[in-house]
Amino acid sequence: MIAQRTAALLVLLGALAALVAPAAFAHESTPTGVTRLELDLPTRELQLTITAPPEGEGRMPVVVLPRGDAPPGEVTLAAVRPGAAPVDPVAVPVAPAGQPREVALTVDAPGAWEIAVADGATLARVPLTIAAPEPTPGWVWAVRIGALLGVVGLVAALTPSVRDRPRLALGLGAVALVGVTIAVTAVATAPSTTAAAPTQTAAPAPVTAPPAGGHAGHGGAAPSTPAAPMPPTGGGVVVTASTATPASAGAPVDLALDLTDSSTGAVVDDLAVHDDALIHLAIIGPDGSLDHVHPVRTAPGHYVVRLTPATGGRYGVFAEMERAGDGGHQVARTALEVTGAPAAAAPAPGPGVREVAGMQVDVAVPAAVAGRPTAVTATFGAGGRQVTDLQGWLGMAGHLMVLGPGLSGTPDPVDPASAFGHVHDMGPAGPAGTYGPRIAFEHTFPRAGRYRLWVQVQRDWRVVTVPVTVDVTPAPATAP
Ligand SMILES: [Cu+2]
Repeated sequence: MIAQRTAALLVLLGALAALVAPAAFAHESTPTGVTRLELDLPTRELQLTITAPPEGEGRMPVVVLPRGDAPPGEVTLAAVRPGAAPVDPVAVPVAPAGQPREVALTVDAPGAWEIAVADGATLARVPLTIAAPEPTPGWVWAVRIGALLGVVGLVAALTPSVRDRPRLALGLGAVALVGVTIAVTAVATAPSTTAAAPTQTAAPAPVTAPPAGGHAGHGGAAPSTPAAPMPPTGGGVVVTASTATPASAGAPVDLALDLTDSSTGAVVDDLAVHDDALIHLAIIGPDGSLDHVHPVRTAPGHYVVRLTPATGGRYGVFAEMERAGDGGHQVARTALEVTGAPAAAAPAPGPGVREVAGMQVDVAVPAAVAGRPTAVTATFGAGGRQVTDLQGWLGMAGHLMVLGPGLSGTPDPVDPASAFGHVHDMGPAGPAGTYGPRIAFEHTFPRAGRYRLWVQVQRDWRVVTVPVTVDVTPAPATAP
């Protein structure tokens, strides 16, 4: 009887240990790698959501969400090794906008892969690293074996044929006790889950971008001197823009971007997805227009996006990027020459109410003073009602793009003195997962002068761009 009771107690302890163990190592498993990114192919805009197989191989679901115009048609997807031709690509319809479809691709081993996406005009290659599964730590095995011994020992001790043999029951109970002791010791001495998880608290200082990059959303203007020890990767990226044929007003043209390292001249092909894209490209025209697009990678360090510039003149091209392993955000700046009659910059209204995309947008920018955090809000209404169905775009409620005054005192996209900024509204979504009516930003305008702002939100799967002119006054002189 005593032997049985002892054994029962041991079983209880074993069960407790078994309960504790899964909770302790639940945090050890690698979080499922989900990558979401925007892909502006020449013929259409897509959002891909890629779920890497946690085992490092196997089925890899990709959800394809058409956005924008989404003309009828299809694209094909295939998982390939870098540079390889797609084999057995899977076709998926990509219309209408907002209709997601899942495609199951397959990878047969961890390592470097590409998702090849073809729209008939371009073969985009989305780089992807499939991580190998984490090996099970030794202490987890100790918990499992200990718990197993505990359970087996207890069950055996309670078996009717053993009941009448106290010595054997006691022996089996001892086995169970040893098992539970192993399990409990393993749990107690396991590395704490917080310490085991890789922490990323000490991000390296952001690396300076080549001329005049600044990303206000990440803490104001970029420093003007490079961080001292530059790692072998993660240096400044030089972006060279070109077109196969001269760009002319009113005609679609494919803009090619070639990325090289500013210090080594080597091709840069280690961009990390940030804010749902590899490159966020802002193309700002002499007419004050903004195109915010996401070029597709077609070869290592080579990206393409299709544009239709409205007017002739010189366009400013701002590429926002992050390199893998670096964490620093950088903006590379270049220009695009477009032939054709130049249009005078269309004046954008100042703060107040204006009509955009069937909505009344009330922009408020109270007291914009250089060097001080300034609130910029946009409130959306339609037909006398508040608009509350704005969709998140690039993982955010809204985006604010900013171009500051050049030497002329007004925003000039090809004047390096014109500071470029990109700010986010990080506010939470409403109960329906949508945003609105109020989108709010905070931005510190680096100096006094005239700025051009563009508030960007998404509604009905289309990006709505609200241009605003803001005059920033100098900070009052402070007493010495
Ligand atoms: Cu973007």
